[in-house]
Amino acid sequence: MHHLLISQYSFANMKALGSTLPFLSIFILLSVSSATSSDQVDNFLRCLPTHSHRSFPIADAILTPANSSFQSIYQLRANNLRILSSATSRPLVIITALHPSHAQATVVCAKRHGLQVRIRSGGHDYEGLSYTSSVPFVILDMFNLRSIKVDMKTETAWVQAGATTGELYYRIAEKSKVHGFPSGVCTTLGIGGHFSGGGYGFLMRKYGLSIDNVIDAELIDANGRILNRKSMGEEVFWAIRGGGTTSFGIILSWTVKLVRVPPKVTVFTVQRTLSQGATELAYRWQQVAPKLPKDLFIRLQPEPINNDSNNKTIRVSFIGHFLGQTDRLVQLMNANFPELGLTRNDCLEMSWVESALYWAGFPNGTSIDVLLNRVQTSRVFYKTKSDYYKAVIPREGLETLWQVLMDIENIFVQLNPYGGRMEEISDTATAFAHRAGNLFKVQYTITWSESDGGLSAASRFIELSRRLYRAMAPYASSNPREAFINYRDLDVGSNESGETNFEVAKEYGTKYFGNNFFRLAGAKAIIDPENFFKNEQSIPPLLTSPAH
Ligand SMILES: Cc1cc2nc3c(=O)[nH]c(=O)nc-3n(C[C@H](O)[C@H](O)[C@H](O)COP(=O)(O)OP(=O)(O)OC[C@H]3O[C@@H](n4cnc5c(N)ncnc54)[C@H](O)[C@@H]3O)c2cc1C
Ligand SMILES: *[C@@H]1O[C@H](CO)[C@@H](O)[C@H](O)[C@H]1NC(C)=O
Ligand SMILES: *[C@@H]1O[C@H](CO)[C@@H](O)[C@H](O)[C@H]1NC(C)=O
Ligand SMILES: *[C@@H]1O[C@H](CO)[C@@H](O)[C@H](O)[C@H]1NC(C)=O
Ligand SMILES: *[C@@H]1O[C@H](CO)[C@@H](O)[C@H](O)[C@H]1NC(C)=O
Ligand SMILES: CC(=O)N[C@H]1CO[C@H](CO)[C@@H](O)[C@@H]1O
Repeated sequence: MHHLLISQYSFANMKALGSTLPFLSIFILLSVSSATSSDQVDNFLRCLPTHSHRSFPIADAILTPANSSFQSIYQLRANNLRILSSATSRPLVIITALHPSHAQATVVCAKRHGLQVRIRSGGHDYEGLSYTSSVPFVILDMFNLRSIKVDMKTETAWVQAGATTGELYYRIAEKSKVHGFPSGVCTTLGIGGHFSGGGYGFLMRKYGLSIDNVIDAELIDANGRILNRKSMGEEVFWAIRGGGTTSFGIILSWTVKLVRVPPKVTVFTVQRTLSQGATELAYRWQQVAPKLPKDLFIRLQPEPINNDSNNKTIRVSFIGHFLGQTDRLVQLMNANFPELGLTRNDCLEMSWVESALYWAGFPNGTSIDVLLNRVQTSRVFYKTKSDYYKAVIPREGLETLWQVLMDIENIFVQLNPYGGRMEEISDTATAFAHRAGNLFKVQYTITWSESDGGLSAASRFIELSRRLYRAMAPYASSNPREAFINYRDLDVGSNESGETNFEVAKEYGTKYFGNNFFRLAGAKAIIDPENFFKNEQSIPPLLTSPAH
């Protein structure tokens, strides 16, 4: 039953309708905007070697459309088929940095020759901002800069931006069975992009987000300098933790403090359909899950299914992670959430790293070597939206949600409980503002495949996602309706041109960052006053003090 689960290891696996890579014979139409002259590109290419380290020739890292691997490298880490197949413009050049100086040279030369840079680590951006742009651009691909050094003496790890969450978990497990790290459930996320938006997973209630455990970083600024925490200063270091780093510079590496975990943890998945009382249990979960002891994290995942008599119904999965063993867990559940009826038989004990595999949806018994698979090979088209809830959704709100879910195919919804460590950290401690006062965060994702209509079905599925979002408006946070930047959604406001307009930025910025948006705009003015690092939802520099 375990792989019926529920994971984010890949949206494709979840719905078992993934297309595999070879299928991706999507024609790449190079539409190089007339705004870019070929001289500009030639000058950029000529500039690169003069700014990179001699012992590491940058020629080995430069791909233009003339190189046979250009297309495959471009596609390999373009996670969302909706974006990959619809993008009208392609990069002029891809720099697959093999040495930090290649990233520095890319910045210096792109700035000098007027090209926009898109930074890509794992390529999981929901709107593909790491690999598409409406203006002429080059991709700086960080994927090869992927070293990890785990130091058990200081209980820290130094992780380069191109490493994946899976690799980090694996390297920690190699050194220790009683250490872990709080970051994403999916094991192919790039550390570079993932931490930039906070980074959360099943250790969130115990240890907070990835960024809450970051102690240093190396950042390349718009002048191509490599800065660390000390040289970038506390204001910029504050901003890159949760503020969407891509507005401030290029993350080369993060240094993190590892967290302690017991030698055995316990996981479970309990499922109930509507006729088994799922509505009442989901109602109760909202009151209980954010207040449970920090060691216990229970995600709620409702989904539409066909029941035995071939009628549509909702099945709600309660997916649990406990930093302890079965006896104690069953006691805790009996005391706090007896309605769920958790039994010892529902529980599986394993090491922490094995629990990461369980949550990622790998079948029981899978070797932890799968953590070293760096790219997701089966992919789907998808559109995601997010919400934060500060009040319990009433029963009629749940009924509305169920109804919309049963009307939409290919949808999954995840409710992730807050509380615990998340409410102990002030909402101004880092740029990530969604802390105390939230009961849970929700992700709504609609996925589809080529056989559901592929790209031509996109507008229909996007409209369905908006319909669901509208239906939940009465219950979700409001003024602003908060959103999670790692679940990037251009619907919350964006500047199509990539030229960041302050009023437009304030709209999406306050949804993603609350009032921290204004402080982020100030940090941007310190590190990148000329606004070199920008995209459709970046932070503009605030050069004068705002009237907020
Ligand atoms: C299947 C799936 C599961 C997910 N599960 C989780 C989860 O459990 N928890 C969670 O918090 N999030 C989750 N996410 C969201 C994920 O954290 C974000 O999409 C994140 O931005 C991905 O980082 P990346 O490096 O893989 O993506 P990329 O697309 O490479 O980058 C994302 C953004 O960060 C920027 N960026 C990338 N690298 C750098 C760098 N080195 N320096 C500066 N900016 C950079 C990019 O320009 C882009 O704007 C999931 C996403 C997917 C598709
Ligand atoms: C790309 O093509 C050029 C020209 O043929 C070649 O010199 C270069 O080595 C190729 N780059 C890579 C990374 O293969
Ligand atoms: C199947 O779903 C229908 C409609 O929701 C419901 O009336 C019926 O009780 C369900 N049957 C089972 C076996 O769950
Ligand atoms: C359940 O499905 C059957 C046919 O499979 C149908 O006759 C019946 O009306 C449905 N019941 C409900 C409650 O929708
Ligand atoms: C999981 O696998 C282990 C051995 O790999 C086995 O002992 C255990 O029974 C399995 N559990 C389930 C629920 O399949
Ligand atoms: C859609 C939108 O807001 N576009 C704006 C993007 O930024 C430029 C430059 O600030 C504005 O002129 C556009 O109006």
